[in-house]
Amino acid sequence: MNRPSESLEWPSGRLDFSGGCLVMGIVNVTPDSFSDGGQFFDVDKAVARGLDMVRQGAAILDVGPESTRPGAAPVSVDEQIRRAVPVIRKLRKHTAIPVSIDTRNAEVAAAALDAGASMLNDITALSDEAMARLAAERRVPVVLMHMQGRPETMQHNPRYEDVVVEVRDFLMQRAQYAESMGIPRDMIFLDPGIGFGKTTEHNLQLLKRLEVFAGLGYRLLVGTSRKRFIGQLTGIDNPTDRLFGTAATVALAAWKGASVVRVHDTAAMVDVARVIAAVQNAET
Ligand code: HH2
Repeated sequence: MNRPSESLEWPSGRLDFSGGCLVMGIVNVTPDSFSDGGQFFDVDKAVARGLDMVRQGAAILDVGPESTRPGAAPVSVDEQIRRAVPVIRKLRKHTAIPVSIDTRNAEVAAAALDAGASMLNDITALSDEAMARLAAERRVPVVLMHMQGRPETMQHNPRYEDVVVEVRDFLMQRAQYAESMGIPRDMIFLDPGIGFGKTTEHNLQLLKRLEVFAGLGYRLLVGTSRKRFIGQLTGIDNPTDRLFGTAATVALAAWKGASVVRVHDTAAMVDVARVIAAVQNAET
């Protein structure tokens, strides 16, 4: 099994994994995201938020112009571009770290890359072939995420025989597809899609067995930040108060080999990742 290399360089970006798990800061440019909807729905506020995250140690910024929370309706291509492009342009002027675009739409992704984004985060794992072609042509890394169903209905009745096996098999199949489309293995991040068509029990099983996903020969990205299952486990309704529950999952993900964690609370989670990396690197 080929292990992913310690650093990744591509024409428009660079990431160094040698210091441990990296933090991807979430910059939601939406009126309705589940935990911060409306807070940064303004170019200057979103850019300021992103630059704060860079100062706090984020290694990647993930700009999201569409909420994919359970029940959310799709946002048009034009509206996504209107939301994301000015934010990416401005971020690009002020920071050199890679900016990723969180979209399932190839037209939005192309506009984001033109504006200076250098990574694609696709919650549908290249279900649109145009997205695969775009990633290959522009030579940018892609995140391939597992989701059962679609955001509108995904939490109605998620079912699996064995969630770990099914998510693993899906991700392997999508990674092989991505490679067959010309995306190099090193540029592929796999993500089990915590909360996307999964019950709390499914999420817990995936987290308990994260090493399975870290061992597939691709980089692993995990997104648990402030999610509903943490609220269910802790009794905390307000997503912004789910910091400690999120920290537990980030520590676990980093410990089990995730290369990237996708989070809202960058300062705290950078500390968590640093401590875990120090333990991992301690001499025995
Ligand atoms: N989670 C969300 C959105 N995009 N992308 C990846 N790769 N992995 C995730 O777990 C993931 C994701 C949902 O979180 P958030 O962006 O905060 O909320 P919303 O979709 O409501 O904007």
